[in-house]
Amino acid sequence: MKRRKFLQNASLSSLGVVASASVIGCKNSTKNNSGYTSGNSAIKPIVIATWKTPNATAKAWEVLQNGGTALDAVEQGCMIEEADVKNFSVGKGGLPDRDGNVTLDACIMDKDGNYGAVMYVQNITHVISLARKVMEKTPHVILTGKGAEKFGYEQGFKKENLLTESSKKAWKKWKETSQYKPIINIENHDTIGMLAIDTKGDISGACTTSGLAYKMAGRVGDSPIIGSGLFIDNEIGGATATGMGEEVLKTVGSFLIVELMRQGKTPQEACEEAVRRIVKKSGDRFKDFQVGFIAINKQGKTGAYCIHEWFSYTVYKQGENKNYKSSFYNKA
Ligand code: SD4
Repeated sequence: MKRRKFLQNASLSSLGVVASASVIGCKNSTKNNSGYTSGNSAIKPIVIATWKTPNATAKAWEVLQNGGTALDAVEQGCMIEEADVKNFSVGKGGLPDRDGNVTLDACIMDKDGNYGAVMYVQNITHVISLARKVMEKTPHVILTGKGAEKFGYEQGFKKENLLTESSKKAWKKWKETSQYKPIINIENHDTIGMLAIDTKGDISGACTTSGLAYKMAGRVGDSPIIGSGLFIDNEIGGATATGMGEEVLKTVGSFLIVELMRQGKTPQEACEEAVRRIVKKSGDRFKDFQVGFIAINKQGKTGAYCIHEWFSYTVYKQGENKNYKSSFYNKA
């Protein structure tokens, strides 16, 4: 929905990153055009998340301010979007697959490189917490479908109907034509990927989604896959993705970004390189899909880049919760 409005407004701004920062619920300051931080001193705590997700970053910030770990922060931050029925890409209220079933994917990764994921889960809202349970309470790293759901109930998760009336209405409307063609930015893309550094300087990340609307039954995207939708290396930094999961998967985008940062690239340079690789591999197809990455390094420097205009991200640092428009590849 947000993107639809963005597209209508597209002609008003062709400059991409300029003058796009907006402060959310705190003091007004639009001094620069990105989440970059400068100097050598590490910025911490800090939270960065995909899209305009100020309530999620505010929750994560609150956890960090109270001395919580980055892991707790990203989990609790993501839970805000999972519970928000107005976010049609995450958790309860997520748009269903073509058969009308809401199926969720999520993963979480901690400072020690531990990882947990769930895929194709139905009837449980807080799949990010379920992914954390997989990480902490099982000898495995991934559970899928019915097995993940069963494990969830054993762990005390509530069974819920995730298909809201408005998502059901949208699905019924889609069924009238049943045309499957994800459209850049209009296709709902509000998946939340979140990265945080806590007061101790440790990094964790999380990613949760209902995947692409009207996907084929059984489809899983990049979001719950280690290295694709999310990757954390506490020595280096972290990255997470949103957009067309099939393309992120083929490039193992988040792992690539962390490795590029290891080789000395800034988070911004690393995100740009990952997007360029996707574009290059795709030939002309990139015109029809969106991918956006965000990244953070150990110093708390951040970066973001996407293929097409109108991807945004939210950074909470130094007491300010701000949304930024990402710079983008396709200037055509
Ligand atoms: C997926 N990457 O399942 C997700 C979709 C997404 O906002 O990011 N939506 O492919």
